[in-house]
Amino acid sequence: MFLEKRVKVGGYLFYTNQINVVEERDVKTQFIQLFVFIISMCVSSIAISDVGFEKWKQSFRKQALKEGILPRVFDQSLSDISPDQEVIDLDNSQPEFTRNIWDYLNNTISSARIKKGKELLQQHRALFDKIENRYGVQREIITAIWAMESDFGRNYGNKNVIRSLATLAYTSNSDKRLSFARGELLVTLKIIQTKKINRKKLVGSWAGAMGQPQFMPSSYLQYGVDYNRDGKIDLWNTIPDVFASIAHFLSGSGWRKEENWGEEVQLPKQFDWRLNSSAYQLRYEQWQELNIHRIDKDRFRFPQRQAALFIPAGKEGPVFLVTHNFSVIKKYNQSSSYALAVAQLSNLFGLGKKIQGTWPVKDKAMSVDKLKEIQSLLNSHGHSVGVVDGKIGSITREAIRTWQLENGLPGDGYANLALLFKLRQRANIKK
Ligand SMILES: [Ca+2]
Repeated sequence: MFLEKRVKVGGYLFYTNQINVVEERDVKTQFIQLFVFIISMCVSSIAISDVGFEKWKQSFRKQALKEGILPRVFDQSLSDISPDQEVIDLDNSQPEFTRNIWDYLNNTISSARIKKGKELLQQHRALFDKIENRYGVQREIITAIWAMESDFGRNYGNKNVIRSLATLAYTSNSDKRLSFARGELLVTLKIIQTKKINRKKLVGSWAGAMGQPQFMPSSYLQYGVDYNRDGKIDLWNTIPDVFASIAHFLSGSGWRKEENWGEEVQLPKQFDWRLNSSAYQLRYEQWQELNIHRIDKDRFRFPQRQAALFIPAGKEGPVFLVTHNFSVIKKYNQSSSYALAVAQLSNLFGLGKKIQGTWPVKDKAMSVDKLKEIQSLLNSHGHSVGVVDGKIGSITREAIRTWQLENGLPGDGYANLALLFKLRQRANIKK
């Protein structure tokens, strides 16, 4: 996934693709802009390309050599590396608002993308026959992930992965990201040492995700496949390697070829909301006995398989039954919105239908502050959500759900303004 491609240099905003078109402007403007650019580059490089980074490199070098990295490989890879200000800015950027799932789906599932995906499925039919057979992952799923990650390989970022990871390993404010980046950087050096991949080829996103499938270096090492057997796992330019690696990631993460990701369903008017929990796994046929049917009234295709309810936008929105495979997609990217986008795209690349339920579009995007307030109130009501971070993951959903049930409300686990008002009311907070 790509974030905005703004480069913030010492307080001035440049757009990466605009820096090269300065020659169309008059010379004076050019000169002033160049001057400002150089000054701000100096300011920002004084700020970050400091002695500290060289010191950090030396200490990291010791660790890397202990882990078996050759001095030559380390020095060639990192000696000319300086911190990347754009990576620092993106790492520190904190959105004020979250995006509603329906906006996210609208942005990622366009008719042009569906058309392109169908064309590419046709074009690579013979290759997909073999890869599907080998890994047991449906071709539409592989293609959907390929679309989501890099727009079918057309946009996988232009960052030097070593530089991005070194920047994060040195500067990130989050300890978790700091040690994650350090680990991934070590793996990157191992890849250079053992996989015959030139370090200049290691290109990807600001966060270190590489090539068309946007694999972190550790995934490259664990799941990367040299499918065309030319001696190199090439996730940048070799399509067979890209498809096989995505398939291998999913099969290695537990993908079950004999089931789908899930189905859109309709709840009965009288519904026991206690059943709405990812922990509540029933066979499709058992759900049917509870009067939960496919929204298009067709039969469930895999009646013996287990599924759980997934209600991303509350009781007014679409409802799904999702299988184990849905959680495997989340191993690629842990966001439920991402998994649903992959699932929907894969349906639309095949014979599947669009989501039929209607989204509660009257709900405005929630600010991170309001989501944090919901989490704090849940905590104070004794429903622990863990860290108050404004991110609504499965723990927060579960806390909302149990609070709703305790208060005689439908336990849909949905965080919107109405929920916040109810939580405030019960906490006797007047705002
Ligand atoms: Ca290859």
